[in-house]
Amino acid sequence: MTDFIIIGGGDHAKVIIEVLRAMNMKIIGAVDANKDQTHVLDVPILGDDAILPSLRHQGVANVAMGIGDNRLRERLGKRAHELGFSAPPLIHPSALISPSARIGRGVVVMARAVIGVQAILRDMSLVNTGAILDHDNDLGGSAHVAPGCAIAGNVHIGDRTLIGVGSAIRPGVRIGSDSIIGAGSAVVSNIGDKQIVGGAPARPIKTGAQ
Ligand code: JB3
Repeated sequence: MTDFIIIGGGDHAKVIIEVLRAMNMKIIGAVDANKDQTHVLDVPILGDDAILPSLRHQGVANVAMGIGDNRLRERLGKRAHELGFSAPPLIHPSALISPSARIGRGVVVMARAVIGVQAILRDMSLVNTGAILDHDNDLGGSAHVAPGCAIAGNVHIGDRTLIGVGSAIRPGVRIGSDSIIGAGSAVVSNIGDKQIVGGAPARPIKTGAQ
């Protein structure tokens, strides 16, 4: 059984715990910035990120990223990598993954998600519960496709972009990095970097850094 430390002890960590258990992985504990927190579900919080080097030294090899925020997940994932931790992909057993899909380091695919033929999920990206990424999608590093999204074929999504819950994206659309697609959007044309859009069809809400 493979040992994991979970980084983060909030709501996303709870879901990660259930994925790890469904995969029959062993959870050593979690680390969280909130030192007052003792547990996430029944998993002990062992301390904050300062204890990661000693955990690595003690032989713990793997981290699971229990952080939903894309930038924070990217930053903490890089730090864990520098410390020598591995971040194996976590794929819920009920997810359907094409054998030709390419899955990067630290990727998480939640329950009932579907990943199509020759899709690429880059490092630390997150495909949440029941989302569909169809064929030839390219999901950027630390991007997040929220629950129930339907992403048609040949869609490109940039690094750290969030596709909000229940959104639909037309075939072949390109969405840039650091953008936010609001909940329930219908994206039918290309979206640039650092855009915030919403609605059906999706229109700019405002622009600028996330
Ligand atoms: O929408 C869905 C299905 N899931 C959301 C997920 C993707 O993102 C969920 O509903 C939440 O909106 C969000 O989950 P997350 O990231 O667990 O958020 P929250 O419940 O607020 O917990 C964040 C945790 O990260 C808190 O316990 C913080 O103390 C902790 N944290 C913040 N900064 C940190 C750091 N933990 C560590 N180890 N290091 C940090 O630097």
